[in-house]
Amino acid sequence: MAFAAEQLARVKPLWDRMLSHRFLLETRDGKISGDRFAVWMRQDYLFVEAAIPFIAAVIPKAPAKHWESLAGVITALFKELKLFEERAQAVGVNLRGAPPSFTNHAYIQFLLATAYRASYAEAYTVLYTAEKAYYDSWNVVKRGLDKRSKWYPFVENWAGDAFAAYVQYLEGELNALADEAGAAEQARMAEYFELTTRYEIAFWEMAATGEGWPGVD
Ligand code: MP5
Repeated sequence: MAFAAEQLARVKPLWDRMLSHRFLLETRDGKISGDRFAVWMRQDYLFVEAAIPFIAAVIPKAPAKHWESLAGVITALFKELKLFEERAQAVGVNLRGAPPSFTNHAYIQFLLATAYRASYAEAYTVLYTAEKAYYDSWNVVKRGLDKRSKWYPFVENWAGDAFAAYVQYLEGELNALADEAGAAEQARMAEYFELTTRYEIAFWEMAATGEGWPGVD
């Protein structure tokens, strides 16, 4: 079995927990409160912004054949920021209204630490897992959310054909990197896969609870 499929099978109990998270189900069913959705918007805006230096820091480790596609990821992230800004304007959410929550801060630090400390294949594992998580998560929302919903543009962004093709591309490249990796590096890639999945679950949980900073907020 190819690496990505093997990891998805291995972490399936966690992956299923992510896809059945109440934040996704309530958004799918049109039951999420505006305030809770705004928490996710503000936090994910900061996360997407932080993904830009993550990709930029990974590029020097990448083989030359990946430079163009990684540069394309940065362009896509800027486009995504504009989508958030457009939606926030439309519904009256201040995207700069809160600092990163504890979980978001941790996830952002994890991205940057991975870019600087880990191997290219390990960092690519984090990129793939986060993108695949969003693709699958927004496909859950797509199964029920009314197309006229003010949140539907987010479904179109992450559960559309273009994003599906991008995730498919990442999966093929990740499998090739895993094939070239030795056993020790493959084991570390598997650890990064699971950790990223755990962060993704934590992120939905943070959005659902409106968590701030433990012991302070
Ligand atoms: C993504 C995201 C998808 N926006 N937020 C989290 C918490 N995980 C994954 O990444 P991208 O780069 O916005 O497609």
